[in-house]
Amino acid sequence: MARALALSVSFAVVCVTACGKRGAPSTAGPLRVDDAWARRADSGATGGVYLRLTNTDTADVVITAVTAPESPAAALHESSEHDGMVHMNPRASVRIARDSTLVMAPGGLHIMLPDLTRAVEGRDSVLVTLMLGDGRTVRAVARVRTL
Ligand SMILES: [Cu+2]
Repeated sequence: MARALALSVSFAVVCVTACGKRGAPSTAGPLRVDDAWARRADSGATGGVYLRLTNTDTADVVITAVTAPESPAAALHESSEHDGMVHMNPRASVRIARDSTLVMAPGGLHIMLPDLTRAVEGRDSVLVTLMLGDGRTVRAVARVRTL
């Protein structure tokens, strides 16, 4: 967990210096973002973001970290079931093959937002930034949805 956090911090620093195009549309990057949504959550609770990512690049794309302003410890997670119990494990990276689509959904891969600094509710949205292994970033706006 500490290692994942250190990774995301170092990638954030890279982004400040290398990612000049602030506010660029999320569809312009190597990943197309569809159906991004955030689970409703109270301030201080753990939130979750789910989305569909399609690799429109000419090569595989690897997500190495995620950031969100409302959650300094935002991380890639994967849920799995063993003996009837659901477990969540951090994922250091997620690869999306060329011309393929990855779905992040409840019960599988997801973006975890621990210790939210504000409530995520109503007509709100959450901005998440996906850090790629080659230094590029992809931004997604996730609208709040009540399960
Ligand atoms: Cu999780």
